[in-house]
Amino acid sequence: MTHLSDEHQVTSRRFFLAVLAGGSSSVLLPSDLSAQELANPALRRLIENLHYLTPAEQFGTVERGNPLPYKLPPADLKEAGLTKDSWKLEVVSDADYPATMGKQFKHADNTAFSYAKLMELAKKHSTRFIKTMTCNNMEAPLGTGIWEGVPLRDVIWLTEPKANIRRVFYHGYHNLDPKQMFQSSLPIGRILEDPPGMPPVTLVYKLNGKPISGRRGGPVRLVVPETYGFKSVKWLTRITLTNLHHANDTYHRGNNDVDSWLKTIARFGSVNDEVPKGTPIPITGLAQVGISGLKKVQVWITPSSPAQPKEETRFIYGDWQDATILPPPTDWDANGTAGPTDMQTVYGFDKQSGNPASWPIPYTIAHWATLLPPVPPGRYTIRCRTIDNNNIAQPLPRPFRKSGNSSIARVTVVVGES
Ligand SMILES: Nc1nc2c(c(=O)[nH]1)N[C@H]1C(S)=C(S)[C@@H](COP(=O)(O)O)O[C@H]1N2
Ligand SMILES: [Mo]
Repeated sequence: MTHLSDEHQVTSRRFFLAVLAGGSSSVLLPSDLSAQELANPALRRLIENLHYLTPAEQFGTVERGNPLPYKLPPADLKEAGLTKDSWKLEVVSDADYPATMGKQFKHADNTAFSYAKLMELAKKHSTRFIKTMTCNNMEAPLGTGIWEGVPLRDVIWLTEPKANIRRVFYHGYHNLDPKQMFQSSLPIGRILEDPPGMPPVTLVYKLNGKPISGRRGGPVRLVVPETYGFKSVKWLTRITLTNLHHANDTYHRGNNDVDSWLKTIARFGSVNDEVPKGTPIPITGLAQVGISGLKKVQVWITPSSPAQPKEETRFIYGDWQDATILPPPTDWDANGTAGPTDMQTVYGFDKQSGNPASWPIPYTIAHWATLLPPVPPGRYTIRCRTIDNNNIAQPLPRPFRKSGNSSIARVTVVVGES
């Protein structure tokens, strides 16, 4: 085993290769780093600094609202129902396309569904899953967390749904201004049943083991595991059961594909812009694991000139080299909140060992690393891509960015003359 300095051991506990740690935990490596890669101090430093879960306050944020709901003064926040004590969810039938329900939960007759009631349901049936939040219009994921809540269907069942329900709309607090409304929707079938490998559509009240903050969408946010961020409405206030047969998500504006699943993509993490002559090039990155899974991450290094043809977006002719998909972290702690012992109850984790039952987990990320051999001095373009479980290079064959960002990531590295 290679020697680790004490300093490195501290940082490495957060995210470390079971390989280096002596193979103590069950290793789910699809492929190992080579001996050469393991011996490279620069690459090891990059790997040791990787963190799997994103602390809640370090998530990227995509939000609308003037004022932003969670920035209201305390009294107004309460008035708006955006504190735990004041939160009340309406579950109603659509006035235009009525659903047949035994009951509705409404402010008007004081039957809206309270946080306390949600906690009662949580005692019977709470769910925890890891999901990466990504905006379909942005280049890279916003953050990866453990989301905890109650399946939405549990609340819908309480309304005794009977007939004429094809879809569910849901929206967040919008300052009582229709223009500020943010709404999304799903087919009722997706909410009532979960396809294989998909956690339920969930009313989330905790992120990484702590009550979900206002900025992240609390007190209660909807989270849809397999989709882009716009389906996961923050500051949830109302659920509408409707017999309308199609989506009317706010995100249909802006030409977005409102039915797309999370795509499998690769992104760069740490790459040095300049590399001394004659040294290998250490690279780390992350791959978002979409609906089609993740089999491989590949990189391709090529001199920056002559440039690749402008119209070329697929680069199928590139000399793609396999990188190594890193195994799960041995310590899942984020901010000291989600201790490893809790992982037994996370969706897709083994109930005994607390390790992921398989790796990587769909709708989350996996880190990857590689050490490219030395190249002659000059300017280089390095690209990364993924191969999904269908052996299809991704992002492909869905290159339309409105179904989720689909660019092949690229960085430039200069190899010095000395
Ligand atoms: N109420 C409300 N929910 C919302 C939004 C919003 O503007 N208002 N933005 C959505 C979009 S487009 C994205 S990408 C995600 C981002 O989630 P995050 O800010 O927690 O990272 O939240 C979604 N939920
Ligand atoms: Mo978004």
